[in-house]
Amino acid sequence: MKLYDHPRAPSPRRVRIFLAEKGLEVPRETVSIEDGGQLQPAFLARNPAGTVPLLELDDGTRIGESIAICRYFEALQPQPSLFGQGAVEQATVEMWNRRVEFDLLLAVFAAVRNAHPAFAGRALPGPVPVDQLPALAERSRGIAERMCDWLDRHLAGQRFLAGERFSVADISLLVGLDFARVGKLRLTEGRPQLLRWHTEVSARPSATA
Ligand SMILES: N[C@@H](CCC(=O)N[C@@H](CS)C(=O)NCC(=O)O)C(=O)O
Repeated sequence: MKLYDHPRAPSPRRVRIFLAEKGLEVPRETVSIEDGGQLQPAFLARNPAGTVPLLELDDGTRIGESIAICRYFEALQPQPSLFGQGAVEQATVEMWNRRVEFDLLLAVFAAVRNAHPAFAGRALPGPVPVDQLPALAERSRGIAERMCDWLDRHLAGQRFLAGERFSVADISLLVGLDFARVGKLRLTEGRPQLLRWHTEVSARPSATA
């Protein structure tokens, strides 16, 4: 199998952290987003979304979407469990992962992509050019800030997002907070519990994967 990857993009980082937590190694190929490699016909034929990560299996099956790739590896190697074990923990992990995806990751992506010069004309990934909307960047920053207020309160009562065990929801949050810095959003500032959590999670060996 092969993982199409990019060393600095946030979505592939989710998968790399996940793999590192599982102790798995997968052959990787970097797609040069800087040079538009994700929009070349050869790559679009593999993934019409024009995005990384993309996992290609030996039988030719292709899996896009970082969380779908993570689910594939969870099924392949259930331990250590990162999507939770048993009905309650699985639902709790899913709840926090979705909250983080919708109200933090997507907001951070929109905040960065609608404001940073590197994304001019590319406010959304994919083959169709999309203009930046500065007002959307501003609104998205507010959404991310509000979500982090909630997460700060939530983390006052527990070690990780879904309880006492590290999960894929923590991976999503780490990637979101770190990518926010590209847009000069320092989301841990003034949020002591979120900072405590970020310090602990960033110290895991997987964080540098
Ligand atoms: N929902 C997708 C998002 C994938 C995505 O947006 N990937 C970005 C890198 S983080 C990308 O490939 N961008 C290419 C572009 O900007 O054209 C996932 O989770 O895999």
